[in-house]
Amino acid sequence: MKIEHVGLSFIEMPLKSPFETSFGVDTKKTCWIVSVSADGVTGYAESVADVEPLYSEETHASVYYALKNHVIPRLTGQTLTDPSQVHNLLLPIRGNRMAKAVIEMAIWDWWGRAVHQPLWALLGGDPNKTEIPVGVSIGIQRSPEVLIRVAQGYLEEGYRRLKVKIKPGHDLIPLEALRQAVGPDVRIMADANSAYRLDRDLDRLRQFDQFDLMMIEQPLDEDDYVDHAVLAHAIETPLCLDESIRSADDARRAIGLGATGVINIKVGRVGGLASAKAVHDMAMRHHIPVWCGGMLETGIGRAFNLHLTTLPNFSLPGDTSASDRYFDEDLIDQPFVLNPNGTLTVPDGEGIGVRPNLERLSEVTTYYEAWDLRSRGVRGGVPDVAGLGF
Ligand code: OSB
Ligand code: MG
Repeated sequence: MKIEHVGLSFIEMPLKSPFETSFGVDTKKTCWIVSVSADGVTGYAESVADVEPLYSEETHASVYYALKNHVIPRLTGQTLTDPSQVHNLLLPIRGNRMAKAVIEMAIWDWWGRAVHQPLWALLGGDPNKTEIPVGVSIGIQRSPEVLIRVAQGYLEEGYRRLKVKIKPGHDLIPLEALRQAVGPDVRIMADANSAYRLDRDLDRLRQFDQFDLMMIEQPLDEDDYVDHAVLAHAIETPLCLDESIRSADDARRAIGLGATGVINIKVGRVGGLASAKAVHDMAMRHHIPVWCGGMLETGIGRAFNLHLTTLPNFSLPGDTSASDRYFDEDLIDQPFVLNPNGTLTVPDGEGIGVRPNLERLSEVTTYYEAWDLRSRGVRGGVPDVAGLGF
């Protein structure tokens, strides 16, 4: 396969409710939807970068720029015989993992469609994992009462575990109230998105042990395995790394130092599906369980997550919630609906098994650009389009 055409749609979709983390508040989903076409087949993927470099260094602008100047030029003219080659072709490019991931993922979807295979089969997933147990990630709420109400709503819908966003000062009181309200049997975890410091917050973090949490996700700085290892020894609750793990080598280092007991895998953060699988395999070799994180993706990104989760070491419920957790109307034709037993069904069919509804896609697209790789190379600056958040 030789890529002939790349399309980039910048989309904006309102979120049903604002999502607050230790970084700030999101009220809408913005992302690039990327299409890759060749031989009459088109694959799709979505980038998980955001307007500002808060979760990671990458942004919509950096993804656009890296794709145009570095990623696409390395793929132009290449004849691919397997989607796993893309990872190696892009290996010389440092960082820019979300930019590399989005094109690699679109190529995997293209491949599945071209060979009439579902993505899970291409990845070597377990054919018996057709229904994936899922949890829900709950943003910081105005009060413990609101948190309890929101959490109970999700439990009634059938979600299997609750993840609560926390930051210093918005942690002990809401977690205690929630544990009291839902009882000892509900699985609860907390995600700090790097908001704590070991020197300042160790006493506070020790108190988390009383809430019987499954794990605390990314309490400390993303580049600090050493403090995470110290913390892991100082408290009983297991740690889970998210932002800190960008590759299988990162996973090896973090596990070797005792910095983490669980890993959250996000395809965009680790630079693509081949890397995600390598992180999964590395963790499995060390008996470290993994689960699939989320970035408030549309149904396109969620479909990739479900296929990936068919790999055997995804043994804990992830953050891939149903479409109606995020949007009144998703981008895909068949929205993801939570099964009564708290699972989502891996979509059947070729590639990721879902496609954007093209009418809906054009409705939510605020900027579009297309690159024909057959006639000329692409390179250049970032488009200066009002409203893009650049
Ligand atoms: O840290 O896991 C995170 C959303 C955006 C950025 C970072 C994170 C999240 C979530 C939401 O927790 C997970 C989801 O529902 O997609
Ligand atoms: Mg996280």
